[in-house]
Amino acid sequence: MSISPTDVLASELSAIANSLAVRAGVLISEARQSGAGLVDTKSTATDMVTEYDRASERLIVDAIRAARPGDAIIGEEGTADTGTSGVSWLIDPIDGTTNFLFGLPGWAVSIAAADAAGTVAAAVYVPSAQEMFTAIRGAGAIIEDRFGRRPLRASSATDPAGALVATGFGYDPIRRTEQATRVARLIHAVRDIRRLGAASVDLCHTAAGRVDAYFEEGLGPWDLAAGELIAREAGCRSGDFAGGPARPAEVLVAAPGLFDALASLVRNAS
Ligand code: LIP
Repeated sequence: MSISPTDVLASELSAIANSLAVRAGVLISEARQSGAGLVDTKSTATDMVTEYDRASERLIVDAIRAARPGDAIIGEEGTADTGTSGVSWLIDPIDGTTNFLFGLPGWAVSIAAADAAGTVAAAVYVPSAQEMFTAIRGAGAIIEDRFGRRPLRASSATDPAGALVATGFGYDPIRRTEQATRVARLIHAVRDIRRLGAASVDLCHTAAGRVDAYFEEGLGPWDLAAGELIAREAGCRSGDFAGGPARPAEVLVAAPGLFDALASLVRNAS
């Protein structure tokens, strides 16, 4: 089997993403033991950023700049490096900041690397579960945890009535109310809903078949990039609610046999 330069690059990017996701996750997980630290707000009073978000982004960005100085880097907490290499990074230094701040599990460090064709390598590290979710475009998705390393596979669900569906809500109270109203209109037609607090982790749970689908509106590109590649490489279908390409503004990821029926439910409840 011949190994192409693209394969070599993808492996390099994946190794960097995986290593940094764990380093940042361990750093802030240990630091959190000493308290929530300094907290500021962003778009609304509940959209928070901690000193740990910033420390995590600083660790990741400094390491990428050192390893690959020509790459573009976008981070949730403000990094905006333009690049010349054709490779770009999307970083969510703590996805699920509210969970992190309140001492709840289920937050993650999410790192994606992309080329001109889209996301090529993805890493989502969940310190509270010591679970590492990774994917390389075209090479499948993997979970690595205390039980070892194994491939991720989407669920085989086809009927919404039996589907466990994850979702999330925005920080703006009016938008959150509209999104909750949509859930109230469709909850009777699915098995149940889960609101776990971090998009990248919801996407990885979908990739692992732990939930049958996940949908949300109003994400940041850093929330979506890594988890969507992992879900797609695990066999999920991803898109917007009309079946077009997934985008941060509107994403639905589901078991392939469930996608169309669930998309219809979500559209009709909107
Ligand atoms: C979070 C998302 C989650 C959404 C939360 C929040 P953050 O990102 O991952 O899906 O429901 O409201 O936006 O702000 O914790 O990085």
